[in-house]
Amino acid sequence: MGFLTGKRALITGLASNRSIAWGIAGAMKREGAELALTYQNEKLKPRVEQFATELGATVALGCDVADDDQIEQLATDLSTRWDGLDILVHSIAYAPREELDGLYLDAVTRDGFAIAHEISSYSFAALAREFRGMMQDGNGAMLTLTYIGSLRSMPGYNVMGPAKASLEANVRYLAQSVGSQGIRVNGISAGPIRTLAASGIRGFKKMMTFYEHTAPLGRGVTIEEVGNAAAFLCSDLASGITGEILYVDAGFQSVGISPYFANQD
Ligand code: NAD
Ligand code: 0WE
Repeated sequence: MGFLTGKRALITGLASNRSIAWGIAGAMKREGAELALTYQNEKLKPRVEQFATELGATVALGCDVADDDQIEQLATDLSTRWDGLDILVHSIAYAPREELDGLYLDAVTRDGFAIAHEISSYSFAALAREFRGMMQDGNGAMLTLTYIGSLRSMPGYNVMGPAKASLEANVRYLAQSVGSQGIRVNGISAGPIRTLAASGIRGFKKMMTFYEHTAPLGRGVTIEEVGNAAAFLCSDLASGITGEILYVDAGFQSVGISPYFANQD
């Protein structure tokens, strides 16, 4: 019997079969969870409906997190199908493309900064507020996806760095806000993965190579590995863990200089 048997999970951020949300959905399904998926817009709707069929998911619902009404509608729609919710996964980030190229100070704008923070960080709190009411049973879990660009500058990550720093602080404040309800809130900081959100990023391939030469495991991570960690964090096996950021990054964050760069590998 899987360790998520009997749990109901709402998973956002599915855009393709490379999405981290796809890896998470697959792992949670395998461990016995019942799934509901969301899609950002009508363009993604047929694709996500197809994924829902493949996963035996109960339902696929639309939700653009830029719109409060859509977040509220999502909660209303889900509550007509399920009388409770155990797991909420936030796997959403966005900054206008022009923000993600060149030096931060040359690229950042007032509007781009606001959008990046609103979609990539605030939306986690907005979803948490809307769904905590459905997480009445105790043992609820919320999870978001972050990146080490929150703590250290990375070429071209730019305004997403401050937005992820905000998201990680959000994890800690949300954990405090819902802890008394028995709900845990955590983040996974994933290593770089070639998803739609990573496509068209200048120099991504070179950064991947640097990554592989630096991480102790000598490779990148997969959406399956992130999915397994997500399933664990959202399960009762992680009942003592909240307000935490767990690195699923082949060890990259633990390294100062790897032996490779001193010809000692
Ligand atoms: P992805 O492109 O597959 O997923 C991003 C999702 O965000 C898409 O499904 C998109 O529809 C959704 N989204 C964007 N704006 C939205 C909005 N207004 N309303 C609703 N949904 C919206 O890419 P991914 O890499 O799977 O990204 C998922 C999460 O993982 C993001 O938070 C990302 O920052 C994080 N992450 C990615 C990597 C990586 O290298 N790919 C590494 C660490 C963390
Ligand atoms: O969080 C991310 C990417 C987030 C993202 C990606 C896009 C591309 C399309 C946010 N907004 C947009 N807007 C778009 O129009 N990652 C962790 C992946 C990523 O992005 C990078 C990285 C890595 C890793 C950008 C520069 C450097 C490294």
